[in-house]
Amino acid sequence: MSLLQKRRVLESFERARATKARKHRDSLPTWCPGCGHFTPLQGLYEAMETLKIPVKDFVLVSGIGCSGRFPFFVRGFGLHALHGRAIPVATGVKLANPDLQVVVVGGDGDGVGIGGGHLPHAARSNFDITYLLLDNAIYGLTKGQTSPTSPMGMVSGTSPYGNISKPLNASTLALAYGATFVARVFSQERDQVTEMITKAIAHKGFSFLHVLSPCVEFHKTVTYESVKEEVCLLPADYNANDRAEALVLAESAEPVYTGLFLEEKSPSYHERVAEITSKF
Ligand SMILES: Cc1ncc(C[n+]2csc(CCOP(=O)(O)OP(=O)(O)O)c2C)c(N)n1
Ligand code: SF4
Ligand SMILES: [Mg+2]
Repeated sequence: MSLLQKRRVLESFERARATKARKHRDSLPTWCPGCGHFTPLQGLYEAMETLKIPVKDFVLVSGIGCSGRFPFFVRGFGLHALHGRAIPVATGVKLANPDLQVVVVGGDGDGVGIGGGHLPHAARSNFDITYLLLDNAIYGLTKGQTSPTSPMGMVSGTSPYGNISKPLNASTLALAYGATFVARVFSQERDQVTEMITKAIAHKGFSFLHVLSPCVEFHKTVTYESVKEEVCLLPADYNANDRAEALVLAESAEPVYTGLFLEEKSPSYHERVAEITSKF
């Protein structure tokens, strides 16, 4: 573990200790020191504190992966679902009790690989849930295989001659599928991550947060340093209300924009259901 990695872990815990957010922590995270997933976890604690979400009303649903371990580290109700099946479980929870605050967490493999068929339907239906996609461009838990967001040329056990398929862009997908809140953040930018998680949870409708979250253990090319070189905040005068413009900016590779791409007001799925049932 490098000094920089050690510092990141210590800072993460120092921050948790220093804020009231500590009360939202359950057991200590088991991720590798320096893993990108620590920052969104800390951001979620702070968002729960800011939004004053009562533990009894909060449900965290995850798929399988290092990212899928999220619910273990958060005090509250949690469901560790099947690989790629977090969204249907989460929408089921929300349908059963629309008063619950439901947050889904998954990795790039879980969310846009094996579970990629669920994202369009949750987004287009505007389920009032939040999706945190922790994208490290690799299968972390299973020790470093090529994922649907891995860059071309990446060498791994499953692409020994280099990845020959183009990577998916999770932010672009969420925008194309009709999500009413889409943002991208970089895990090293703690304040940005916390601010966006808070906004995403407060949003009424399907909110999608794409977290660029490096795997320090297995990814040799997508690292904190490489992502830092690529990212740039959205222009200060950008208005997050035009899906077509958002798509162009989300698709950009040089630079890779971070910030809020789109925020749209539209009735959520359960509001539409309530409208129908009120007629009978
Ligand atoms: C149906 C099924 N297929 C495959 C696996 C093995 N598996 C577990 S986690 C995982 C990939 C995890 O990658 P990602 O979703 O990107 O999460 P990360 O670990 O990188 O956070 C795979 C392939 C499984 N558990 N279930
Ligand atoms: S293997 Fe990678 S994704 Fe998993 S905990 Fe370690 S650094 Fe994080
Ligand atoms: Mg991954």
